[in-house]
Amino acid sequence: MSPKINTQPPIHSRNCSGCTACDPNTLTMQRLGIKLDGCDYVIALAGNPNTGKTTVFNTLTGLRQHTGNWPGKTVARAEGAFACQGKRYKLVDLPGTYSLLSASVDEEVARDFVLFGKPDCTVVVTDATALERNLNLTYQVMEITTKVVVCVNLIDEAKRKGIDVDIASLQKQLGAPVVATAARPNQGIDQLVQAVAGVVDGTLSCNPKLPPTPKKMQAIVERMLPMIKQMVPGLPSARWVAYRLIEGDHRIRQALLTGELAALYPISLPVTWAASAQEPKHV
Ligand SMILES: Nc1nc2c(ncn2[C@@H]2O[C@H](COP(=O)(O)OP(=O)(O)O)[C@@H](O)[C@H]2O)c(=O)[nH]1
Ligand SMILES: [Mg+2]
Repeated sequence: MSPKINTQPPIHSRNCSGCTACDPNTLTMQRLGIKLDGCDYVIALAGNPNTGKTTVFNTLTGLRQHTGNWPGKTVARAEGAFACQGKRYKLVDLPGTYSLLSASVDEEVARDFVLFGKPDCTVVVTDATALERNLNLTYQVMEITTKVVVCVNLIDEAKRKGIDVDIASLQKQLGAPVVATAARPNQGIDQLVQAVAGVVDGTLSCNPKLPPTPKKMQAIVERMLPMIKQMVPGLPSARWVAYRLIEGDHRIRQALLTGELAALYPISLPVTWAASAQEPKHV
């Protein structure tokens, strides 16, 4: 029998009302290692290097992917599985990156999986001691997909350094579920899984609030959006695709022109409804 995960009570800094990590019910989880068959959902772990992605991955799957305190440990994606409340989840540990612009192999692996792999949820693992820097990647992921959970990890380190993270207000600001964890001492992991379960089954709403398009790009982006939406009506990330095209991203251009993106995002709803319903908010 697979071992159960013993989670500690969640660590919260203050004012947790509305925080997704506050449900006192603990979950029974099973680590499934590399038993990937029959998974109901695919969950991606993205984040900057050294934020604890692989530690979260190992805690949930029972596997022992190498962790380390220097960048570049996860060079290819690793896969494992866990079960919770009758559902099986495939977890994909992506390489650590600061961006998703595919400027390096790591960035391309991470970016391609979040976009083309269409995970049911992407967990962005962030470092509570360097949150501002980590939000850059968080916003990039939220440009591509609305199915996001933000994991504020290393919360024990933050506490030790006297850094107080206001989870509830961060959640409000981002428009996505935010959970505080300390993955190494196994704290907050069940709340993280609960948030992921809510996103994948649609009971937890995700309405990412994204930064506005830079002024100098606004006119051209507004002209491109209808064309992109016409080519891929169900695409939740038309604006992000426009940004990539402006930057001359060959891979995205090809995916658009060959119909690869359209095949990934078929729609069964009226075009106008589907396009507007899934578009994240730019505030
Ligand atoms: N104190 C503390 N250390 C952590 C936590 N999560 C991960 N670590 C440590 O941070 C380092 C980097 O973790 P790793 O999982 O390899 O990060 P990755 O590069 O994002 O995959 C390792 O030494 C981990 O043991 C945490 O929540 N608290
Ligand atoms: Mg890693």
